[in-house]
Amino acid sequence: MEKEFVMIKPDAVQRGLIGTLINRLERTGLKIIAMKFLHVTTDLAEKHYEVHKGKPFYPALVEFITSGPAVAMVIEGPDAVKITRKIVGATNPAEAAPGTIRGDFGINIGRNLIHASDSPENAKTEIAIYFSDDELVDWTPTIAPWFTE
Ligand code: D4T
Repeated sequence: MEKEFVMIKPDAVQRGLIGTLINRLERTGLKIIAMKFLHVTTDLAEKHYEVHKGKPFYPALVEFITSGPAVAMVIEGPDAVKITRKIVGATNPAEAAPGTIRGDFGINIGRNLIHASDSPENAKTEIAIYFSDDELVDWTPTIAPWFTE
């Protein structure tokens, strides 16, 4: 089973879209195994976006992600990264397909609503930034056989 790290960003929280965005992910059959509502600190943001340090958009990105509360989540399932990234859509909402979260709800790359790790390895790293091992809940939905053969 693959794990994926997701963050509902401050713009989506401010716009009252938490439930809508979680629903889009949840209804696929991917399983939520951890979730927290938090105000991301500068320290956490710098760890999370370390790979972008030095890029022109980095200061604004850190300022934005720390500007208000966010929701951090871990979701699990077969191909969790690929499936989640497909639902999230292209980084720039202007290029994101209709039906994706960014395509349906966004108009600006700096306000693209949601983050999802781009590989299982990066998901592992990002999960460790926001969650301890004992915060990941091991459970099996009773309807699991209706999602996976
Ligand atoms: P995240 O990491 O938020 O899921 O987005 P992506 O994986 O789709 O895209 P990314 O890592 O390339 O970008 C991280 C984050 O930076 C913002 N950004 C990006 C920006 O404000 N201006 C830019 O030019 C780029 C490339 C948006 C997402």
